[in-house]
Amino acid sequence: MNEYHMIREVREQSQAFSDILRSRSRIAEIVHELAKKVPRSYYAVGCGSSYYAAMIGAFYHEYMFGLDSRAFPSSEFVWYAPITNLPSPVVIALSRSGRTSETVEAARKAKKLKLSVIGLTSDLTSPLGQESEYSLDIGVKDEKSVIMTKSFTASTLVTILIGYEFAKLQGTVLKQFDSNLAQLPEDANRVIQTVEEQTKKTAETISKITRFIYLGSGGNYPACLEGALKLRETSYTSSEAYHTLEVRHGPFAQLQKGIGVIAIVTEDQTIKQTETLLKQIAATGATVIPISNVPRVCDSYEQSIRMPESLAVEFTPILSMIPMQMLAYYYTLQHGVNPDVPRNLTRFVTTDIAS
Ligand code: F1P
Repeated sequence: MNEYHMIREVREQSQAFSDILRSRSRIAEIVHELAKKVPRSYYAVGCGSSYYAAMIGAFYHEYMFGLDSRAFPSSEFVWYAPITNLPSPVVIALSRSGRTSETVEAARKAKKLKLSVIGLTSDLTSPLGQESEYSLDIGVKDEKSVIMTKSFTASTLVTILIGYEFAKLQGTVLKQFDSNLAQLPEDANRVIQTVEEQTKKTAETISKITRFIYLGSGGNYPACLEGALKLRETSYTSSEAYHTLEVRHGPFAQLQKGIGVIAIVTEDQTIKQTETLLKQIAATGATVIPISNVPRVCDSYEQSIRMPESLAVEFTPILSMIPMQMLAYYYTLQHGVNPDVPRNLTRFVTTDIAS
C-alpha cells in the first residue's frame, strides 16, 4: 500500500516535541518580558485545527496553571472582541501557515486594541509572523500534507508552554507536571509504536461505518473535535464530537447500530460515569471504540485502541491525538481516498475579512 505524507508526519510527532522542548528558552524569554505587564489572562485564537489547538491550550492554562484563558475562532474574535474585560490580555494567535486571513486579521485587531500578540506559526516570514509583537516558530516547516497533524500537536504544546512558563514564574507548577513534560517525547514515541497496527486493524473492521461520534472531557474534548475533523477532512465521513456526558442530552436519541463511538477514557474523576455511559451506548447497538490505557475498559469492547499503561493522564489530549490521526488515516485509505489533499481544502483558507 502506498504511504502518504500524513502517516509519516504523524510518526514524527515525538521528534517535534523534543525539538520544541529543547528550544523553549525563547518561550520563557517572551513570557518573562510580558510578565512585566502582568498578563494573567490570554485569548487564544485560530481557525480549524489551529482553533482546536488553541482550545486545548486554554484548557491547560485554566485548569493546570490557574490563568484566565479563553479560546475563540479567529473570525469571532475579529467580529466581537473585546468580549470580556480580562485584565491585561495577551492574544496568542495560532496558524501553521501564518496566512489564514481571519487569524492575521485577529492579530491586527488585537494590535489596534493595544493587546500584546504572540504569533505561533511555522513560517516566521508570513503576515502573522511579521505582524505579531512576538512570534514563535512551532517548527515542523516540512509538513507536506494539507491537513495538520504534527503542526497541530506542536502548536498545542507551544501554547501550553506559554501558560507553563508563566505559572513557573508564579511558582505554581507542580513537580509532577515538570517530569511528565520532560517525558512527553518518549511517551509519544511509545504511543506511536503501540497504536499503529491496532488503528490499522480497527480501521479495516469499522470501514463500513459511515457516521462517527467522538467523546472526550476536559482537554480531551477539543482533542476529540480535532479527531472528528481529521476524519471529516480526510475521508469526508460524517463525524462530530461532544463533551463525554453531553451525548446523553440529545444526541443519544440518534445512537443505533451502524454508528461508531470513539471515546477517550482516562483513569481520573471521569471514569466511573464514562464506563457506565459506554455500556449504555453499546446497548443501543452502536460500536463503541475506547481509546484508553485502562485495560479493563479496552477488554470490555471488541474494538479498542490500547494505549501504553503508564502514560501521564494530563497529557492525554496530546497523546490520544496520535491514535485519532492514525485512525483517520487508515480509515481513509480503506475508502481509497488520498488523505494528503482533501477535496475543497487548501493549505490555508482566505476570505475578505480585513477591515
Ligand atoms: C488552518 C486551516 C487548517 C485546515 C486546512 C486549512 O490553517 O483551517 O486547520 O486543516 O489546512 O487551514 P492555519 O491557519 O493553521 O495555517
